[in-house]
Amino acid sequence: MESPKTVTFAERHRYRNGSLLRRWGGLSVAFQLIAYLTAALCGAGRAEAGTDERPLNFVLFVVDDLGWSDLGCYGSDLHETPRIDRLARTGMRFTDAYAAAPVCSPTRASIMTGKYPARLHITTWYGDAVDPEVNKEPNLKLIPPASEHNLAHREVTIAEALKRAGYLTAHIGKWHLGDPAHYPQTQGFDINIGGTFSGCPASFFSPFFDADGNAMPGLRTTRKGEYLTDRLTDEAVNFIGGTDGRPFFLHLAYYAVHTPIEGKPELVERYRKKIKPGMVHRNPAYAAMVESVDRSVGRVLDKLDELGIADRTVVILISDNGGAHYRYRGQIITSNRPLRAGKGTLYEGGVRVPLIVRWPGKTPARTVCREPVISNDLYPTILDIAGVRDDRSHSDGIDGLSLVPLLEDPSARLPRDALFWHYPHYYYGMNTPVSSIRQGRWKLLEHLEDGRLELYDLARDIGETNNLAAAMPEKAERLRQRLDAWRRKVGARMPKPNPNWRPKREAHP
Ligand SMILES: [Ca+2]
Repeated sequence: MESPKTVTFAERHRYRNGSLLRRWGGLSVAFQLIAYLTAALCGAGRAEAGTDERPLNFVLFVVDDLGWSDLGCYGSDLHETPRIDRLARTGMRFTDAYAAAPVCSPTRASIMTGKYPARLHITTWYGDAVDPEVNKEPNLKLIPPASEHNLAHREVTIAEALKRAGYLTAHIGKWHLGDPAHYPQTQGFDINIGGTFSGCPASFFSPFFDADGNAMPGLRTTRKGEYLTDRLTDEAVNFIGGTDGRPFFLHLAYYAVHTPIEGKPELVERYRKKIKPGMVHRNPAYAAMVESVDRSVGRVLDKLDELGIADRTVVILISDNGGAHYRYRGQIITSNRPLRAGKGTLYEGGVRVPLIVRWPGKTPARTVCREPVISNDLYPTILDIAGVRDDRSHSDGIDGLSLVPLLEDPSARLPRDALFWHYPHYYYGMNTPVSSIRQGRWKLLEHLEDGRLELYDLARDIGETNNLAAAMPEKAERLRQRLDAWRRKVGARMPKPNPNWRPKREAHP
């Protein structure tokens, strides 16, 4: 399958970006001096006496739509993910980690900024924000509020904060955070490979175009039969190989396991034979996509080992929303069981996601952390680990908390008693506008069409089957007031009544 037409990262940048790497190579002494002086001024390195004082590297894997129970280490009965499972065994696995939203763009915005999507006013995905008609059903009771199309340039992204501290910054894969004027290069990334405003590829097999028909940056030259997940990994491995000892931040945002559900044929066939009656997971193409991600994660980790930098590289893996629990091309995509529902809803299946962190020398191996955490937390966590201080005007508005206390001791508690979600949008008949709060074991959903409340005790009822709102009205009301106070604090935009809405005619008795 080798082809001379494949253009590597280094080759591309020799002629496309004015020989980025070569220039850095030629100026390496000056660059490193500036980088390390900047890093020293910013306190980068978080070094302790007698330890390696070089700044740590970061690899942040964001797997699209990966459900909470989709990985072997989270209990999948079909999907084989031995490499990610091994990552979890050598680091820390979170049982109660959340995406800040049940769909792509808002969670990605929270990762980039450390802020709640409701504060950023990015509450639905790019395509829905630009053209609400695509998701419009007739006779909606509420008109959803406007959602910003673009991640504002005034936000200091995690890439910008690290770049200022001397890091090389690469975005590889899905972006989905704005029009071309807001692509990764304008948000602190030195490199953008594969990122556009679109949320998915037209196909996972070459040639690579996004679902809106745009060529993907850096992926125009392909070989026949090339698989997108593998290609993004090739690019990531090339990037890491070219960093040449400089600290780096790699944001590797796989398009998998989002639609189109397309796995490599040999893997699909193997899973087709493996599926047995009664299995929770039973989509062979989806299983193949998950395995391709696992193999890719393994290749990146192998590259860190090969270069001898695994002990200086923090690895994080998260998903941007819950698994898609509905039909696609006639088959259920995935199941988030034991969680309820999935993508596009604020039930646990829509927002609870896998999160694994390996901070060499810090996270105790084989540890499991049960503290509720959220994607907003990654920004302050990464800066805390790196020892990089954020721009004060930005950090004052951050909603996330550093997870460092948990990474050092999984039984620690964070100084926070509640997490919040606000999704004032409709989702293909599976969701009506809703907000929610999790406080300890309690979870409350407030439906914005009619004020209906749902209250669940997650400690006893992780599947959200037993609504306690009527049985515990005072508890429900206290949580509702807390949720409302949070919405006001962050300036959450609310839906408005639709003046043209007409109640559905009752069935004839
Ligand atoms: Ca997604």
